[in-house]
Amino acid sequence: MMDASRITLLSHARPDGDAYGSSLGLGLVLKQLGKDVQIYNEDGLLEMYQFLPASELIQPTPAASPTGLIVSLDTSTQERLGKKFLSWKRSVDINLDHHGSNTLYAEENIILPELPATAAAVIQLIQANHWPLPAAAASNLFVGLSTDTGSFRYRGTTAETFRQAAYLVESGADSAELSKNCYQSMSPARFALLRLAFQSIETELEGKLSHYTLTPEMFQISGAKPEDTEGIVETSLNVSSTQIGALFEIKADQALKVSLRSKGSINVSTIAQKFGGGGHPGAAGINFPDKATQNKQAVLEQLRKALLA
Ligand SMILES: [Mn+2]
Repeated sequence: MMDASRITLLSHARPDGDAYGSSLGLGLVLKQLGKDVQIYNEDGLLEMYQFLPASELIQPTPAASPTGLIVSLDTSTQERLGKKFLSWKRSVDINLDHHGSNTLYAEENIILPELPATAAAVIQLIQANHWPLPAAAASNLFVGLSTDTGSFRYRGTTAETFRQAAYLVESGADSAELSKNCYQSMSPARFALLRLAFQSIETELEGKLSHYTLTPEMFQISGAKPEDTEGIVETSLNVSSTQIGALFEIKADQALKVSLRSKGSINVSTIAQKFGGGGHPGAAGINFPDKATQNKQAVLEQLRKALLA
C-alpha cells in the first residue's frame, strides 16, 4: 500500500459506522502520507454520518473506473460493494475485512475475523507501519470500533480493543462527543419508525426468539429512510430471555432484507449462509430478491430449529 501513489478505498453499500469509519480513518492517514486518495461508497454519505470528521471526502461511487490501487474495507462479498463498482469490471487489489464469511474476492485478502471491527484492522496496520495518526482519523476509527462492538459490549471486545480505544482517545478522538453523535442523535423520523417497529414485535419459544417486521407503509407513515433501521434489531436483545433477534424488512417489490442478532451460543452467520447471506456469529444478514413472506417463514423455521436443538 506504501508503493501506490493513487489509492481508491471502497466499502459496502448500506454503510454502517465501521464501513465509513475504517475508510475515512485509513484514507486520512494515507492522505497525510502524500497519497492521492479517493473514498467511495455506493450510497455516498448518509445524513446520519455527516458528523464524521472529513466526511465530505466520501463520494458516491462514480461510473468510471479509477486508476491505481483498489482497496475494499469491511465488505464480505464483491457484490456488496455495489452496482457501480461491479460495472467497472475490475478486481479489488486488497480486501481488508473482519467478516469470517468473506469470500476472498481480491488479489490479496487480509481477513481478521478475530477482530471486532475493520477499524481495528486499520489501527493494527497504522501501528505496524508507524504511520502518524491525525485526530480526525482517530475519531473516525473510534466510531468504527465503537459501533461494531456495540459500545464495547459485544463478545469479540478484548483487552486489545480497549488498548486500541485508548490509543485513539490519546490521538484526539473525543469519545463522549462521538458517542453522543452515534447513539443520541436520532432523527424524529427514525424515532417514529422505532415506535412502529416495536409495535410489530412477535416473540416465540418463551421469549427466546424475538422478531420485528417492517413494511413500506411504516416508512411512509414515519418518514424514515432505509438507513434508519440501523440499531433496531439490537434492542430485542435487551430483553433477558431473548437469544436471537430478527428484523424482517419487506420492500414494496416483495424483496426481503433480514438482520439477525444472537447474544447466546447460536451462530446466526451459519444460518444466514444457508440462504446466501453472511456476517459474524453474533450479527448476520440476508437479502432476498423476492417472495418476502415465504422467505421470512423459511428463515423463522431455521431460527426455531436452532433454538430447539
Ligand atoms: Mn464491520
